[in-house]
Amino acid sequence: MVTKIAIIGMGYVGLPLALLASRKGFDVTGIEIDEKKLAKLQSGFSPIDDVADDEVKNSKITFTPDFDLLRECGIGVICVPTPVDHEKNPDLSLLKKATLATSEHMSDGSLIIVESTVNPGVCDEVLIPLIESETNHRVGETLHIAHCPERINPGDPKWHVGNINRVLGASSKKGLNDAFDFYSKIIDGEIMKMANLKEAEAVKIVENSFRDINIAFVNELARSFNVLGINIHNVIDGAATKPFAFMPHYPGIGVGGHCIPVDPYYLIEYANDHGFDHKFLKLARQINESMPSYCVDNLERFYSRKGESLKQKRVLVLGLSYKANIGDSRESPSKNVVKALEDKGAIVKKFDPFFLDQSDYKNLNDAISDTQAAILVTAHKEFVEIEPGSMPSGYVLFDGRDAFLSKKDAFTAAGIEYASISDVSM
Ligand code: SAJ
Repeated sequence: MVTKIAIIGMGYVGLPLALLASRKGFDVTGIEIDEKKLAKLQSGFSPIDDVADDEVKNSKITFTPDFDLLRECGIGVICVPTPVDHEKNPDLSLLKKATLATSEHMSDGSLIIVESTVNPGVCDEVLIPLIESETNHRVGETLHIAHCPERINPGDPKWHVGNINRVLGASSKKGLNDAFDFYSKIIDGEIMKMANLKEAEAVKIVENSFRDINIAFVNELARSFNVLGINIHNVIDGAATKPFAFMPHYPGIGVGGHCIPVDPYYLIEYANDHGFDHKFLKLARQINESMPSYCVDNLERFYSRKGESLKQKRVLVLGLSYKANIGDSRESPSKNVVKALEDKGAIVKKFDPFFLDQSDYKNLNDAISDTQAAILVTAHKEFVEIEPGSMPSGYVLFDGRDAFLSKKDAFTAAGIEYASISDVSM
């Protein structure tokens, strides 16, 4: 029975998993090659928002950069990033490096589980050939590979690594059973065995592409209903009263994060390599990627209706994070909003309480009093609590997340020019 395991990559996926496995009685080695992150962990501090320092300090996990310790481990779980490059091409470099370093040190009969998000085919056509060409292992004989796609939802108070259902695929029956035994011991949730690695890889890409196309659907509706003079946000709330067969998504100034705007590109690229063109997935990506400039164009239209322009206007970007109430700016639409504003000659200022080092102000009041307009990118609690009285009359507010829709009348009464993604009529 496996008691010693290693988790490779102490980020928002690997660290919670390592802490969970350790709490469940496994002897856990946490492998981290980033020196700064490793130093924090070894001194008992957490490098990620969702894990408190005490959890790290009180854990019995051995944090190390040393892959040699893998020799004594029956399971190695790889949780490293699988981003896209600036041309939206999948970047497997970190995963390949981690897989090689892990397999070189795993003993015969052990199991590698890949949790990083990959497109169908990566395990069979990239990782297994890499292992067999660079090490003496024969996958399915001396070493087994499983894929259990991560489903961490940063900032979610209800769903966490200990209770989220999982799916599993493997290169062999032994690999599947050993992985199933491992997750059964640490997770209170359903663990579904898929027929093979490709099915397990496909599940994650499908669940996140599902979310991306549904967000694109409501983003396109926001654009059309703004022409038709209908508030899409209210219409979605109405549709959501249907107790079945409707899942509400909401329009926004953009789709960010490490999953949703990234995962579809993995499938688009893999299918394209095999002669299939995912027109729908690509169109959804185009719609979602157009939202930052759509919002900035609406802000500019507001000024042009007054015979003015965004040129030299001091515009505040509220929020750098891709998601409310967390500090994560990966693929955040804020970057595109800043660029679109600068391209129109605006003087752009930024404020995000989770990124004070990248903000132009120390607090929200200073930010508002030093600017003429604001565009909300991230619905952080601190921003949603803004009262109309905290903005001077004549201030212009574009709400990219419909965060203030319910207070629209109060803002207007206070002399604030307010528009939102679902109601651009200022
Ligand atoms: N967004 C919208 N409209 C929506 C929902 C999201 O514009 O209706 C935007 C958000 O503002 C953000 C981006 O999309 O910029 C992604 O938001 P997200 O809520 O999907 O957050 P993520 O990226 O943390 O997604 C995670 C995913 N979890 C995993 O991949 C394991 C995703 O599968 C979950 O569905 C999602 O959390 C969730 O449900 O919260």
